[in-house]
Amino acid sequence: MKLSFRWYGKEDKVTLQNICQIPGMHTVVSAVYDVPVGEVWSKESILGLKRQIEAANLHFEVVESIPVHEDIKLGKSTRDRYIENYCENIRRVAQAGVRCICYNFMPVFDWTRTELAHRLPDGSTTLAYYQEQVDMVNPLESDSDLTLPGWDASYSRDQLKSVVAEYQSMTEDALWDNLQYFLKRVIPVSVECGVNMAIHEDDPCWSIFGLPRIITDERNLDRFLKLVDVPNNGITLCTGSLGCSGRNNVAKMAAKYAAMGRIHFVHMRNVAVLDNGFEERAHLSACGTLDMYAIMKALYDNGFDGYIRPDHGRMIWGETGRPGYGLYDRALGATYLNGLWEAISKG
Ligand code: DNO
Repeated sequence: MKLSFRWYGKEDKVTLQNICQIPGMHTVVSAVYDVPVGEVWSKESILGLKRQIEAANLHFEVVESIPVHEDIKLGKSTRDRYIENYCENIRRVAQAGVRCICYNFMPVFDWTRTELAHRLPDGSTTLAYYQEQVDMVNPLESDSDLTLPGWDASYSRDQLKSVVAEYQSMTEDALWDNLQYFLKRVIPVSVECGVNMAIHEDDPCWSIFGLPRIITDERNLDRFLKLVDVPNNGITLCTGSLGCSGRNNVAKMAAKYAAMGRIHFVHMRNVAVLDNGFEERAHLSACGTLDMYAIMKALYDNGFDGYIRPDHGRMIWGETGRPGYGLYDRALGATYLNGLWEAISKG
């Protein structure tokens, strides 16, 4: 496995100097953040990232994310232009040495939480999702005062309402068709460039606000991999996104898809699954519902050699910053993953 760490660029409070001091760190996971979704990234920005990362003795081999424009997910006539831009971005990052691209196909909302700083008994704070809080929100009511943390701030309330409304008549099958249309054009380019595409599961892995969500469980991942059945069309195995639902056996999925050579990137995160949702927890198995050892062992035993990163951390030791993406708890997570991997490989 190649250990990696997500970095939000120069604005990130976590520095490359911090990251390169984490034992075993190999790759920085980043993206160009100053270009609107759907547009082409400038070569200067991509090379700028590469230069800074390499100056810290780290590699820039994973992009998370190149976001997919909503028109592509909606199957609008304008999608071809955005798909062409997407292909151009693949070519450009590949030329800079990137080997893996993480993206998602969730309508409108990326990851959804109802609290960004839920206090745990030890005084740390974490991200949490409580279903009753989601049920109180209706994004179609533009006069409603309720919003959820982490909503895309680039939409005004009215824009959000109208884009959500556009999905109201869309079935899951239609979303599958639009995903296939996208993959049939994008995957050949990634093959040509030697880049692995790694779709991220929907987070959480169920429908919210009546929007279709399809990258949710084993049956759907099987269906996804068959849409374009080549190794470059793979997944980001996100343990927290899949593991927040009791119906997903994450270790079993890790074994199966690693053996198929279709896991290119792993997000390791532990969650405590509750009757009414979930809370993110420290990485250690004992702190949550997931068996992190079993998942790492499944990856190891099935020949996984892709990128892996500690996913969201809690805020600990008084740190403040981007929820889920502070330094300390993710660094502890990285060290824990190193320890598991060493023990498994020597065991
Ligand atoms: C959340 C992340 C996601 C992920 C995207 C990939 O912290 O795991 O936002 O980057 O879904 O496109």
